[in-house]
Amino acid sequence: WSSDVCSSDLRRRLTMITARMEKEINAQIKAEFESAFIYMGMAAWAHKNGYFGTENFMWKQAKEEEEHAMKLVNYLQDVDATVEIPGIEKPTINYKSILDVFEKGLEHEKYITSRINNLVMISDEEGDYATNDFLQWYVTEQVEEEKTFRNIVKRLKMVGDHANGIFMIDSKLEER
Ligand code: OFO
Repeated sequence: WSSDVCSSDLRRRLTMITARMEKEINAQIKAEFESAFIYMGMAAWAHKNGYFGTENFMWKQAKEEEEHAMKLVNYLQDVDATVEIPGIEKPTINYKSILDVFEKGLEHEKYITSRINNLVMISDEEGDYATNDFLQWYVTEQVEEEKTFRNIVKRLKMVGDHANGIFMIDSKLEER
């Protein structure tokens, strides 16, 4: 390599993230908006079935997911990368029960965790320390996200089919 190529390569790496990293973060923006839509679908199901606490929980969860997406959008803009605005599929509004809703939510959060871990791994491979540092917020957040869903699943399993227990858990979710 000539020293010219080296210095221009260095300059590029100092001013922006790699094309691979940019593509993967855009894919994560889509995944976060998809999360928001999935939770909106759950909110719609919950309202229809009279679980108003769960409905409140899910609208707020959807709002948080939008914030996760926007944080990534802002990051890409901060490093002068290109943001793609994704198209999102219509989410399901059909669930079997309140337990089914939270089990699917937990399953989804585990999927998001695996995506975040993969992004961190890619930032390592790309030698992208700024993105690696930025992603740590998501690593911590996913511990919280999984914990929240897991604890609700545990409580719902504890009460089983008892209407009083389900009513109490749902009412508690109105406080979020
Ligand atoms: Fe639920 O954490 Fe973002 O997707």
